[in-house]
Amino acid sequence: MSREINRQIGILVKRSGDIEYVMVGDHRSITIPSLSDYRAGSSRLRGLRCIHTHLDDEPLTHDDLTDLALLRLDIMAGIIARPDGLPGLVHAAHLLPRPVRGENIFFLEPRIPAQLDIDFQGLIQSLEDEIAREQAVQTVGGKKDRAFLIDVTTTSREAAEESLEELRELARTAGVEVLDSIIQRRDKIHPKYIMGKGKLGDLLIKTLQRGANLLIFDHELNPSQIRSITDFTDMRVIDRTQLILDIFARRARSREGKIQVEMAQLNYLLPRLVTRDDALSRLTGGIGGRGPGETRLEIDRRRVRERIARLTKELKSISKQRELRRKIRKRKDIPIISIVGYTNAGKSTLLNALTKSQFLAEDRLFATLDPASRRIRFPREAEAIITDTVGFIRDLPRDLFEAFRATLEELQDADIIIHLIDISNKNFREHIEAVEHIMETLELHHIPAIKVFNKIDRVSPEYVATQGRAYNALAISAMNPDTLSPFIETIQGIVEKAHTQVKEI
Ligand SMILES: Nc1nc2c(ncn2[C@@H]2O[C@H](COP(=O)(O)OP(=O)(O)OP(=O)(O)O)[C@@H](O)[C@H]2O)c(=O)[nH]1
Ligand SMILES: [Mg+2]
Repeated sequence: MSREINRQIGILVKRSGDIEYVMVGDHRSITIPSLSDYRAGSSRLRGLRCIHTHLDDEPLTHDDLTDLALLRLDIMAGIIARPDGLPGLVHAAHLLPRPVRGENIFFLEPRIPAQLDIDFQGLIQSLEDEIAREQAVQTVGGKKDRAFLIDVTTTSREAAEESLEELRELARTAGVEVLDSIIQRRDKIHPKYIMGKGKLGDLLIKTLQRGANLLIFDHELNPSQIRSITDFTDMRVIDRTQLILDIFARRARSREGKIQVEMAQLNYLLPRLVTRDDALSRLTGGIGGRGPGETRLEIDRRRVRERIARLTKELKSISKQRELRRKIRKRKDIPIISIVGYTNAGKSTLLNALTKSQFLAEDRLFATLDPASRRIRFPREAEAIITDTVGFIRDLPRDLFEAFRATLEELQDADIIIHLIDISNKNFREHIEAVEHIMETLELHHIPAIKVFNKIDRVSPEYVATQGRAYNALAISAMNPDTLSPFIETIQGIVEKAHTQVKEI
């Protein structure tokens, strides 16, 4: 028939032998329908094999192999339809549970159908078992998400490398196990899949072999990109923004912090709610007493909007209390010192060292979400309030920034801003830029700020000296109180000056 109509014909066959789909292509190729509902979410093979005709006398094509990998088919087979209409050689291939000599795909010896005496059921079962064993070996020790990190760049590999380093830290903080990371350089970001389709296929075989269930992109993905990649790969797909949102959600402790994070999450979710326009969803729309034809999606959207409205109200009443506290503080006329900086710079450690308190400080990103304030008494009787707040990060997701605006705007009350910098981080320049950018957005430039290098114990004194001159920064190690004296001296000076100025007015 393939010869008669001069088109490829293919079938997708279940393990039971039943035919799930019949496809008719053109002369050169065939398109497999979306299989996202078929054994979706399984980290093993799909349970479908594709058998299709080839009109030219050729082995499996690049597209065939890409489909095999992307769709995790049990087997991909091409039968040559000879000009006389009889079947010629069958070319078939399957995925390998682990690479063999760098190859991820195994090609069966081409045979004519009559000579194919392979036990396919047995072969597929043994492949499945082996994949399951491989994955079991790798998953011992917990139910963590197992992720591949992906950065597609149009600029330098180095910049991508550095950016991935931070993504790895974020993933670690979120409790995700990072199996591998991939950088692809392209002239242009692929509008649908970010990376090229072929590369995505290679990646998928690797994720299958290593039992990954999550792809984390070092980009902000738009809703349709997330959808395309999810449909295509059947894996959970998240972007950097969502990763940061997840971390914030885990970290939020106070009522205010929790509300702020939830608002950011909902605002992020809203445009990403995917339509499921099937009959059932229309039905549920009707049952709720809502107008006929309202889809599940519209209901979900409306619920999200209602929740946002409710949270906004609650947040307002909390801000009022905050406003009150601010006023009391101002009336007392005690200068305020605020510590700002990139996440993990050591802000909480410094606050603890200066005020002998015990706020949480740890080697994770975004350890602090709720602002903390403590009184500090200086050697010459002066007094101030010192505050620590949420850490900054480059490309802070806009939804989060908006949600935390109220908290961050308290920085307006500061008499001095201490911009703390982890000098031992090789990206400290980018960190400074990111922090300054956010400070600009918050319109804090009129407040005197001093740059302070932290963690000088981790780099050489020469490095501290040269960088210190370049950036006009003080240097401390928040972990070592002996290094703090010149720093305390300086801020005390500024505090006293600010104070007398206030009195003169
Ligand atoms: N070696 C060294 N480590 C430091 C120093 N100061 C802080 N740290 C470590 O750096 C890590 C982060 O410190 P935090 O005080 O939590 O940093 P933070 O700026 O408050 O971070 P977030 O609240 O997550 O934004 C912790 O593991 C600290 O122990 C220092 O002077 N030297
Ligand atoms: Mg902190």
